[in-house]
Amino acid sequence: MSIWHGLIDSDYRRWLPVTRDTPAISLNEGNTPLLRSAHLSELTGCEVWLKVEGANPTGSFKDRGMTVAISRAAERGAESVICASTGNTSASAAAYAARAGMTAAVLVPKGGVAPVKLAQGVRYGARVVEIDGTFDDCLRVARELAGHHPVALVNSVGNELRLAGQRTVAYEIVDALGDAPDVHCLPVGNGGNITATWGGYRTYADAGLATRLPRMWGFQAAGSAPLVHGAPVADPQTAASAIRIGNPATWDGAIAAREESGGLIAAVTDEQIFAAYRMLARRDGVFAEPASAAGVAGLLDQHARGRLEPGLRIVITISGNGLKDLDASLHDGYTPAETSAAAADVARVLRLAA
Ligand code: AN7
Repeated sequence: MSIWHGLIDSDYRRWLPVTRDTPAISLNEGNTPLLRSAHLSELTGCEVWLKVEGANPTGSFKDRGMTVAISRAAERGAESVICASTGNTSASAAAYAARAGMTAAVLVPKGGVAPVKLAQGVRYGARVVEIDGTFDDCLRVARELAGHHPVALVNSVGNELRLAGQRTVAYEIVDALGDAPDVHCLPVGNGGNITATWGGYRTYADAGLATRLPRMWGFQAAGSAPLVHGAPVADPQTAASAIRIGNPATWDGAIAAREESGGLIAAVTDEQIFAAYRMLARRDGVFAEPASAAGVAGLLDQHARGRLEPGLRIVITISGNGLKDLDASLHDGYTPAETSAAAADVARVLRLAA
């Protein structure tokens, strides 16, 4: 049995922009579970698979790109990195920077990030700055600072390394299923992941490692759906804070993924997102953060609208871990039963048959 050492030291290395001189700064990211969902397959009449990216080391798909970005920054001798984030990029950047012995500065929208993600950044030793503005403001400031100070930007804008790393999710899926699926569903915020996932499928098809390409179905939260409306949203709203982004940095890439694949980018309401969030945990045992359930919400929405042919093979990216957003979980109701430490009391509360 071969042992997994992370993406840069895996067979996927040849697809990554690294050289012999690149040190592998890794937390053993990638190689995440691909689970068949019996429940979603039954609901849709399709064969539905979940790619559980919350199983990555810092709890989201961002680790796939961050290992490449930070390894290359280390190769250049960078001592500090900066990024803007709705939370997951910052947690990932902070962790990989810590492992590389670098300092990280992360800019987040004040009040707009799940507290556990802030705690991750702080615990990994990053300087976390809450900015009075949106994610889009944070990204503008991060780009400006990286342009004028000796600090490397590790957002995917201006850093193709991140997206090259994120492509590996498609390689893993094709290798596991034997070919590309018919449809790939995923949440869309900044547009980087739909761009990278599509790029990964194309890379494999061009190399003859897949015989076909999926349709890319991206889903944004209805209150933060600039790619659906075709214009930036000044004051994006959604309880799915990870995808509360009004002006996606990888706008053109996301649109190209949609057009080239014959896919779609559509909006789902917060109610649909939270229904999918509950369903994933309850029926599949997969605890995702709310934004990460948008792909499931979107698939069910397309099915309800009669736009899903039965029998398709579908993969859904479950982008981040439910443990990251405790507020969402608590808000949604969390009431354990209480009893004394007597077996008879516990049996009564559990309504166990005599
Ligand atoms: C769980 O962390 O943008 O469309 O700064 O955390 O590639 O942006 C997070 C995005 C989906 C959207 N699911 O991906 C950030 C950040 C989760 C996320 C997305 C994000 P992109």
